[in-house]
Formats: sequence, structure tokens, C-alpha cells
Amino acid sequence: MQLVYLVQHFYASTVLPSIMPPLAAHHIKALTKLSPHLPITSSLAHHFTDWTGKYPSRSYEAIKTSTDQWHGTCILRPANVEQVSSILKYATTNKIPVVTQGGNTGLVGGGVPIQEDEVVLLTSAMNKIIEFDKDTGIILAEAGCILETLQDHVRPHGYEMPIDLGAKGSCQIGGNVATNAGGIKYIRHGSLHANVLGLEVVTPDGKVLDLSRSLKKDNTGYSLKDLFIGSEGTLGVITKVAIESKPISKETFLMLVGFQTFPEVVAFFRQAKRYFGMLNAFEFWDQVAHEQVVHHLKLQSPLPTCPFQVLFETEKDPLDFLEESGAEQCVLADSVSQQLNLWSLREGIPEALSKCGKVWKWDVSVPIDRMMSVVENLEGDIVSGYGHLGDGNLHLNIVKSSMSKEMERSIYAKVASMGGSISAEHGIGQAKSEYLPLSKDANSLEVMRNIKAVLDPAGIMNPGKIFPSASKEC
Ligand code: FAD
Ligand code: 2HG
Ligand code: ZN
Repeated sequence: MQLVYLVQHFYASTVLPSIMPPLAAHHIKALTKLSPHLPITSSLAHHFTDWTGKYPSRSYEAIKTSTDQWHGTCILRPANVEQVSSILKYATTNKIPVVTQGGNTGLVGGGVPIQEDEVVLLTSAMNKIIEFDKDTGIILAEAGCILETLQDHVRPHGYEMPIDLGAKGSCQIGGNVATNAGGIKYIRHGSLHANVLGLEVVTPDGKVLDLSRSLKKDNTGYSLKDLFIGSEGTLGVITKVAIESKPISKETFLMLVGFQTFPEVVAFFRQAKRYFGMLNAFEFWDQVAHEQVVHHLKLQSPLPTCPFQVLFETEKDPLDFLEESGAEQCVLADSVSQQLNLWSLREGIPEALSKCGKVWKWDVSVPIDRMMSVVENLEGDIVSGYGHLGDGNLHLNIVKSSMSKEMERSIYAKVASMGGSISAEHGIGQAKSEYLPLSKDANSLEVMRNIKAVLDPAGIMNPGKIFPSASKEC
């Protein structure tokens, strides 16, 4: 599914740092000699804001409305690692900020520039599948490969990618790695730290790090590849990814189950975990999300009126379990098209909610049994909780014309007081940087800053992302 681009730049509350002047013409000229580039016209304005439209850069309006080329920045689209290297070397020498952009489906404003002087480096031209080993399932691909393309590539050989998410038709494997994306297969295959075997990365000084070993075991000092997984474009540009795809289960069973209360959902999850040992997926959503997805995406709903729904996949026959569990409302998918329909009910939720108005998002990890307490008693036109329940990952979405800092902070503070994380899977970007101290202690943050300073002393890589500025720390 290719994502429809949503440009709704009505979120005016983003606090931006002091204004930088646009990029000087001689730098643009020099950079565009180093790499293919796209002339900046209004049709490319979408590179200057994100999927939600919540984080337009300072130059977004100017680019969107100008009919001629806009001269304050540039979009580079390097074709290979050598070009990436020369861009970064020039940018470091001349202290020019660079934001790497993959599919631009990130939900925390990480892949878009903030200031006018930032160069946008697109990875989309680096989209070759370099190697696929049919015996081991290991695939080596350039960072700009679309996730769905990789899924389609390995499937005929009996494999599945260890990651799957609603944005699969647009997000790129480099972006997935840079955000350490989670998604619906996390419960089965674990995080990208477990499945990415190697990377090729260009550091800000233009050095190419060959961390692209396709080895299952490699215990040779610091795991540099792990440093770049989840680094959100702040340490360098990922140019290649070696990742292990997994044998597809011979038989799978997909069920939709309805519940009256959230404690019933939690009890059912624990029972299922004990019974099956391993689950391929375990997702949940509330009635509010369900109504929106059915309405906006015009989907058929087999269970139209349950306060909570669970979609879960197993490899063992579930019939005895379902009887034992006492599940009253339950649908077992009996065809591939029914499976796809059930998955649409879950994966369509973000798109459906985005059609309702301005959506404010929290993506948090919390103890499973207290998940819905984060959602309760919140004010908004629409307040909905859903997510990857099996991984303790709640997505709270609030549709509301404006969001106060107090409300935003109090929700994060509640999550922190429960011992949770302010980001389960989407990352920090510009959306959550001021709240990072709620999930990282001061010493850990200092080590992170030191690592950043060693790798990126000129501070060119994705400024304004991840790290809280001193004035914004909560
Ligand atoms: P971008 O959005 O382009 O970039 C994201 C960040 O990574 C930025 O900071 C950018 O600078 C950096 N980056 C991108 N490419 C590189 C690179 N090659 N080298 C260095 N840095 C780079 N996320 C989940 O975790 N789980 C989900 O289930 C999920 N579902 C989603 C569903 C929808 C409908 C949407 C719109 C988004 C969803 N997301 C989900 C969020 C998003 O899709 C993921 O974060 C995805 O991994 C981002 O990939 P991208 O290529 O679009 O990256
Ligand atoms: C999902 O699981 C994504 O559907 C998006 O992570 C969640 O939009 C959101 O809040
Ligand atoms: Zn998610």
C-alpha cells in the first residue's frame, strides 16, 4: 500500500530554535556538483514537512507557494555511497546541516529539516537489492529499498522480513533501521538490533564504515552497527543494510476476538502466551478506533460493537484454546482475503484517524495491565488507544484542534511514573526531544552527547533532533 501524503500544516505549536539564514548560493552550487539533485519547486514541498503535516520546516511555505525554483536550500539524491561521502565531507567542512530522508513516513518529525539552511539528502536512488542468500535468508540491500519491495523479494523463496508495518509501501529499510522501527512482527522476531546483521554507514567526515558483515555471530569489540540502529540520522547516513529474513510459518491462524473490558483483554493475552508459547502477532484497539477505521476506510467489520478487539496470529491450531478461554465473540479468518481484511482493520487506524482532524500522538511502552489507564479521562474530540499489546506498546491518538504543553507533558509524566518509555518505537525526532530526560538519566544523556560530539563534531547531522536543547528540557 502506497501511503497517501497528508499535508496538513496547521500545527503551529512547534517551538523552533533561533532562525538560520538560507544556504548560500555558492554552497548549493558546490553540493549539486557532488551529487544528482532535484530542483526545488512547489511540487517537492512534501520533502519539507512530514506525513502528519505537523512539522513543516521554516522554508515549507515559501517552497509550497513559489512557482519558480526556490533558492534557499537543496535536495540531493545521491546514487551511491561515494556521493554520500563527498556530500558529508563538504557539509562538515562548511558546517552545513544535513537531514537524511527515506520514505518520510516517520511520525516524530525526524526526517524533515527545521531550518532553511538544511540540505535534504534523499536515499531513494540507492534502491538496489545487492544479494539474497536463499539458504540463510540473509538479504543485503541498499538503504533506499522500500520495505514492501524487500518483503516481496524474499516471499517466493519461503521467507518473510522480520519487520512489518502499516507504512511498508513507502518506508525504506534505511529509515526502518535509523528509527529502530517496531511494528506487528516485533513480538515474533524481536527488534532490529536482533535481526540487522550489518550496515554500511557514512560518518559526517565522509568515512565509509563497512559494518555490513552477513554473519550471525561477530564479537569483535564495540557493536558499532548497534550505535546506528535508532540513531535517527544524527550520527551518519546508513547506505546498506544486511538483515536476516525468517522462514515463513507453514500454517498460520488469524483471529479477531471481541471483549467487553480491557482487563479481559490482558487476561486473554496472558492465557494465549502460556498456551501457545509463541505468538506471531498480538494487536488490540478500542471501539473508538474501530468506528473510525470502518467509517473512513469503508471496511467490513465482523465484530461491529465490541469495546475492545484483539487481532492475533498463531502457528498452532487455536480451536481448543478459544473454547478453553471462553472467548464469546470470535472470528477465525478462513481465507487469505479475509486475513487481509482483518489486517486492514488494524493497519488502517492511523490513516483513518488522520482523516478526523489534527491528531496528537503518543507512542509509549507501559506495563500491559495499566495501558488503558493512560487513555482514560483525557479530553479530546476523539481519544483512542490501540497498538502492539503483546510488546507493551500503546499508541494513544487524540484528535483535537490544539494540544496544550501541560496536557502533553502530563501524559508523558504519567508514563514515566509507571516506569514506561516515552518512545516505544517511533523514536524521538523533534517531537519528543524535550521529554527525553523522562526516559534517559542525566549520565546516559551525557554519554549520548559525547558520542554525538565524537562522530559529528561540527553538529551537521540532523540538528534539533533527539537531543533536548538546554532551554527546552523538562
Ligand atoms: P523517514 O521518515 O524518512 O526518516 C525517519 C528518521 O530516520 C529520520 O530521523 C531520518 O533522518 C532518518 N533516516 C532515514 N533514512 C536514513 C538513513 N538511510 N540513514 C540515516 N538516517 C536515516 N513505526 C513503527 O516503528 N511501527 C509501526 O508499526 C509503524 N507504523 C506506521 C504506520 C503508518 C501509517 C505510518 C505513516 C508510520 C508508521 N510508523 C511505524 C513510523 C514510520 O513508518 C517508521 O518510523 C519508519 O521506519 C520510517 O522509515 P522512513 O524510510 O519513512 O524514514
Ligand atoms: C501503528 O502501529 C503505527 O499503527 C502508527 O505505529 C501509530 O499513528 C500512530 O500513532
Ligand atoms: Zn505501532
